[in-house]
Amino acid sequence: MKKVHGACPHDCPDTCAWVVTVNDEGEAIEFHGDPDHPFTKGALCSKLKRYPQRVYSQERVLYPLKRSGPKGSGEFVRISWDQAIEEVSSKFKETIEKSGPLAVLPYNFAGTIGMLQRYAGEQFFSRLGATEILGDICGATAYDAISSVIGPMDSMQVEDLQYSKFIILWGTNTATTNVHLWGGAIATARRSGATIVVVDPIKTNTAAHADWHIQVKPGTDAALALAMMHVIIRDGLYDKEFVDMHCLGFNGLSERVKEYPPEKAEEITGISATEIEKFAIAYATTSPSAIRTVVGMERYSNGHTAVRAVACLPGLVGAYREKGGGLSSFMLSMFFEALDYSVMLPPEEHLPRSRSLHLAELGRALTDPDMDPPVECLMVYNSNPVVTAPNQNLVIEGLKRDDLFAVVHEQFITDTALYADIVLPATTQFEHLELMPSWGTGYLALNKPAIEPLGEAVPNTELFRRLSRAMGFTETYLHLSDEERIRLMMATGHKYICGITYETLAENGWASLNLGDFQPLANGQFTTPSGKCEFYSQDYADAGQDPLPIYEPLDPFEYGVDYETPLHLVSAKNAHFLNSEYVNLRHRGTVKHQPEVEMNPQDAASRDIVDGDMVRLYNRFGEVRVRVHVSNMTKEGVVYLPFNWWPETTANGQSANALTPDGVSRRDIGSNAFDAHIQIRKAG
Ligand SMILES: Nc1nc2c(c(=O)[nH]1)N[C@H]1C(S)=C(S)[C@@H](COP(=O)(O)OP(=O)(O)OC[C@H]3O[C@@H](n4cnc5c(=O)[nH]c(N)nc54)[C@H](O)[C@@H]3O)O[C@H]1N2
Ligand SMILES: Nc1nc2c(c(=O)[nH]1)N[C@H]1C(S)=C(S)[C@@H](COP(=O)(O)OP(=O)(O)OC[C@H]3O[C@@H](n4cnc5c(=O)[nH]c(N)nc54)[C@H](O)[C@@H]3O)O[C@H]1N2
Ligand code: SF4
Ligand SMILES: [Mo]
Repeated sequence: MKKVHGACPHDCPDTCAWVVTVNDEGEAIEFHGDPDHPFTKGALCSKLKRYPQRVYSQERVLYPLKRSGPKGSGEFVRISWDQAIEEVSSKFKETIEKSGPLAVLPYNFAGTIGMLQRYAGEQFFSRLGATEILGDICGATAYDAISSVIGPMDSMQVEDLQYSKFIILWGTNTATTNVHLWGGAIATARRSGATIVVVDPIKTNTAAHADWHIQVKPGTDAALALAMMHVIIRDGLYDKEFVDMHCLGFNGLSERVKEYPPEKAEEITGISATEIEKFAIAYATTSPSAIRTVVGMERYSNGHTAVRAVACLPGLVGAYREKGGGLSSFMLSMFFEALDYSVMLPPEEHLPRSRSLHLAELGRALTDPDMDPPVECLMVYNSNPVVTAPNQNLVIEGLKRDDLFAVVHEQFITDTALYADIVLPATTQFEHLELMPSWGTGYLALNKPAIEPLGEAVPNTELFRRLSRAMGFTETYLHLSDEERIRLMMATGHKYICGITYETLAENGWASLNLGDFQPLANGQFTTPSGKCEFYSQDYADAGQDPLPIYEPLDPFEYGVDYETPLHLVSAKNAHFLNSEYVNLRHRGTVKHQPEVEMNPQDAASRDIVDGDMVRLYNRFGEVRVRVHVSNMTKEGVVYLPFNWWPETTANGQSANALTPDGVSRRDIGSNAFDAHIQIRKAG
């Protein structure tokens, strides 16, 4: 018997630490959260209790597979690793010879946030000169917008929310997506009398359990934040001293917010002027006050404007002065400083790559006839774009192309792997070494392999070492071992990581970064170009965007969603799944077997629809057939469908992203998937 320390690999802010008990036969027989870890406190979420089931699932891909039937048929035969590597590398070489390296496209996203597995292919594909995937469908817009106000930095530790007296969970479903924060710091704050406010178009689990739910119309948060700033400035409730000393553009902001009296914001947001006044005054007069936001607001054509307007509020009221006050979001920059990311990233001489495509536009990248050169080889790892990328039908159309050679490195035959020519078996977190930063806590973890890889599964890093060899790439950095890479990443000497070594991490499993009394903005010191909290952003002005916070209406019609589709579709996360993972492991009795769309009683009645009906949700991108749940979870005009479900779980084999547009936000970074508008009718 041995106990092995590890950590959850998922793209979840909690980054829980765990302990696996392994018997003498090398099998993981027991598994629990690490009770000593200050954030996990011994409890894993309900999804992760199924991790051992995931590891030992009969459905795991354990050997390299080659397609033996038509694309999408799921017919594969087992091949050896040697044959697999030979087929992939010769296809890459042949394609490069014929069409150049840009005809190769890697697609990698959020299957794991571990430093090794997440970035494993970056150096390989840059050495190859492949087309680069830029932008993202999670976090980039929000991070960019927050950075435009306070700089690319972490402004508070999430745990300090416990000292807050007024917490606004703005576009984040904390009780579902960030469970240890909800059960930890937020519960503590509440016990000490804090008011918890949720701003969300959906009555989520979080909203239902909060003190106050502000049920804003999707895509209108900028108008709400501007009206709050209108009230705060009008009534002199802002922190004059903080603003004078540490903020840039107050005069412009004061003029701008005059355009957003609460009565005007009421028309835009659906929140009454009286409630907006009350909300603004409560926020500005309670301290410490904190706004927490993650990614819920960003996935719109105007997503950056929403996050930017909201991010101006804490500076205006001087919330950063006190512990427990400020803006809580991604905790990324502290890891960027503590670890040497360059160990995983392409060397300078391979940058920039000569073609980049946007992650949200995968379907277009695979089908656009003007793409020169067209994408001939696609390699997907750490992602299941058929479920998670916008415009599902176009993604599938691309994957079905006979002249596309698709390789998928996976743990399961996902809906994406179904269309692959070659499927390669990937290890799970029980089977590989990994260094885990966190984007939601200040803890670093080392995940040691608890068991030997099952079958012939290999970590992403090993896959790219094998491919590098087969391609004849001899650069040393492409062949470093996993442990060598981790030691190099940790060798920064930065104060945050001082005293934390590979050995101490291996011994304890995790360590707290040395953040001290982390309140970097108490006396200003913003990391923006001006060193101030930028209500006015020169960077935005230079990019041709309004430099002050502004509300810009969505323009869903620009993306071909037509006027016949009046209902706004929000498609966010589900409590039982982690993005598209675990959908195939659902258990009778614990999870509903099919997705349901949430519809407001008025919208249902006007369409002659009753609770439990099978309905069709459609727009020009696709159609989804599911049962309807008539409820007050949404307001009139808004419907809700969780995005995580695999297509096979709906009545017609299309899931939420079959209805989402594949454009990018107006700041050209993130996806506009939540601009989606649809119609719903009873299924015939
Ligand atoms: N409509 C809509 N769309 C969304 C969202 C939404 O809210 N609504 N959310 C967006 C967000 S926030 C995100 S992060 C993305 C997530 O999008 P994806 O990155 O596609 O996330 P997953 O569905 O988790 O798919 C990850 C896949 O990687 C595999 N995997 C896990 N670990 C490893 C590994 O070590 N190696 C390899 N090779 N594979 C591995 C898993 O088995 C899984 O199939 O979806 C986005 N899409
Ligand atoms: N159980 C579970 N936990 C997860 C995940 C999961 O799939 N399942 N995914 C993980 C990942 S990858 C991420 S990035 C995080 C994300 O964590 P969150 O940001 O909390 O998650 P989301 O569900 O993307 O969005 C949060 C909320 O934003 C709301 N929202 C949508 N549009 C708007 C709007 O216009 N205005 C406002 N104010 N709110 C809006 C949605 O209704 C949703 O309730 O969660 C992580 N944790
Ligand atoms: S998914 Fe999130 S909450 Fe669940 S165990 Fe992993 S890190 Fe913790
Ligand atoms: Mo995400």
